[in-house]
Amino acid sequence: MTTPALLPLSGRRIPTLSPGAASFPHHRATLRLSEKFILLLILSAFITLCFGAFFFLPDNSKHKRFDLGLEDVLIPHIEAPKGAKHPGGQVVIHGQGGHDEHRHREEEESLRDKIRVDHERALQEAKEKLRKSRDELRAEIQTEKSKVVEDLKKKKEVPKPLPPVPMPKVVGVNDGDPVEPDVKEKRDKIREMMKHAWDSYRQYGWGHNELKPLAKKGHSTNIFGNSQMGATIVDALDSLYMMGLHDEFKDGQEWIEQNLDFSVNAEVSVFEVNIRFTGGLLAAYYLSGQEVFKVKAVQLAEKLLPAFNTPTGIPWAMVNLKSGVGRNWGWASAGSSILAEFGTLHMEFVHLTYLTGNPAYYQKVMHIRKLLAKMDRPNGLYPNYLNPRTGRWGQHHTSVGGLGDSFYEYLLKAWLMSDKTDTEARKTYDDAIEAIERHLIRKSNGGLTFIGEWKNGHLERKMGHLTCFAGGMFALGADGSPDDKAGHYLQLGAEIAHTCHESYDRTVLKLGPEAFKFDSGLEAVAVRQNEKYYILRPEVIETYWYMWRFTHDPKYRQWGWEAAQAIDKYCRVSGGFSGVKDVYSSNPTYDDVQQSFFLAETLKYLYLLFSSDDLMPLESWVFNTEAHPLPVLHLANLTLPGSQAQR
Ligand code: DMJ
Repeated sequence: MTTPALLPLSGRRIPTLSPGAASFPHHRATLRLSEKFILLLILSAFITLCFGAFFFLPDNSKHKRFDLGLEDVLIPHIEAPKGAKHPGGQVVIHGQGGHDEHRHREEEESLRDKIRVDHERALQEAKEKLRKSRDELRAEIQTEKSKVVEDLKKKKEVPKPLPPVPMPKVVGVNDGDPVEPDVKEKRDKIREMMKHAWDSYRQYGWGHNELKPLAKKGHSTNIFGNSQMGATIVDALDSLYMMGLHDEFKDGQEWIEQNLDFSVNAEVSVFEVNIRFTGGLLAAYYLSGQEVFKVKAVQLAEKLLPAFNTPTGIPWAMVNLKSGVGRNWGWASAGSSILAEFGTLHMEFVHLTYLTGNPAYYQKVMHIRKLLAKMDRPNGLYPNYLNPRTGRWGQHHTSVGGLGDSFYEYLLKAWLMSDKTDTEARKTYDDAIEAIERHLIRKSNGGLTFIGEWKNGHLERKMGHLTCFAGGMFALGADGSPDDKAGHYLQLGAEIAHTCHESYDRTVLKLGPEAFKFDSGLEAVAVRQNEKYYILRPEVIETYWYMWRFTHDPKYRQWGWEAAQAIDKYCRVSGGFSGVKDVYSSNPTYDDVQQSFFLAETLKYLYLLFSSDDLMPLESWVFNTEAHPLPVLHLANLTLPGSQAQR
């Protein structure tokens, strides 16, 4: 059975079919346009009849108002002027007596006239429509539709105005030319590698997230929700800028202006998108001063906020950018969120609050910190898994590599980025590192310092490539460490750098494996086949750069150069750079992926390693975990909302 229902279209009401019609598709199919208008006519007549009956029946003054008591709830309590209309269209009538009776009659009369005129006009319009040909009607509907779409687009395009905030002093954004010609030559080579990676992506993968350098086409993974968001462009921008590749930077900026849209039905990793996109856009904004990057960063951040809608405020690992629905990785212990993911939002979110004046970003990340501070920590260690529904730890697995790494990094960097005022972050970092040193850091039989992983009550004597970033972190945190242990932490950084260099040096390709062991006579070598790959990761080179900045020991430039040469020799192909599947094989196969972090991090750290120290000085810039530099906020007299770290 099909009963007519009313649906609004551009302020008018047209008859359409009730949902029940769905079970009779042939009815819908056979209902032609002209028949729809006949229905419209019948319906209009029906409405006229109803209104007529209502207003023309005797003694209708009894029906002046429906008084069900709901209006008081639904309509705001504002005393309306006499004769004024409520939003529902009813006239509010006050007073009694003969004079009022007379006025009521007049008002009703004028209302009846108005209804008559309206319905006559509606009937006239319907008649005119029926006179039009089907094509004319179609064209009219089409024009109306396009107008609605256009209006919607216009509404969407209007960027939200952001409050003007003082731009932090941008220090050390210069060419960083090294004095020594041989160093300059090396740096030129790194720039050439960057150009090859970028140009290849530009040619074969433009707009896709990443590149398949052998297949010479676009590539993506589930962290980007299989939506084309140009991850490589956003991730590479600040490297291009620092390297003076300004035409390429402009190209990237243009793509972002015209194509980067976060209102897409894509389920993305909150962590990955935050460190690569929010971080990349913010860094590009601070370096170039181009507003578009700030606006896009804020647009993205708004889409990430629904991820925090969990019972505890610990965000989901993934969020759908369109619907805002979040969930966790299926593989994570007991439906948990991951420490390195929800713990690696702080830097970007503090900057978002600074730039927008919206305290929400800051409050979300501070809430995470406060919640963690209240929790018991087994042996003072932070497990990698935390259930966002119950607020309880999942499996007791602690690591300074995958799943844990950048949580510790962001504690230290929160302190540095706050101009060393966020002492709560520094204390949390110091306590965590102390527990890590006690329980996870060991010396191998061959004298190599390594960081193992804590798994269900025992230490696994294995270290990941990802863990190698910690050498740089220890060096960066040396200054300001408690009990004047600066020398100790710088030394620890040097030892980790040495171990990680060994993991490179003990391979055939001179590139490091994904994970390496210190067990059963093994020293810094991978055992399992699925741990022998190198996917253009930056962590070892990152540590070389920090160690270089703090010690100026030439061996770090030497080690960095070895890695750069190996990458150029074994990972370079005509369509870009690819990861390799086995660093112990002289005949390696490629994984056919040019990761976006290769341009964001690996090549940037190499470039900085061969630049002078006045390019991006560490007193003024803090690099996020994807190597995107964010300026230190010297908020001398300013306190972010909710902050305890006041000066
Ligand atoms: C990068 O995306 C970031 O450095 C992240 O913190 C860890 N892994 C990759 C690179 O290996």
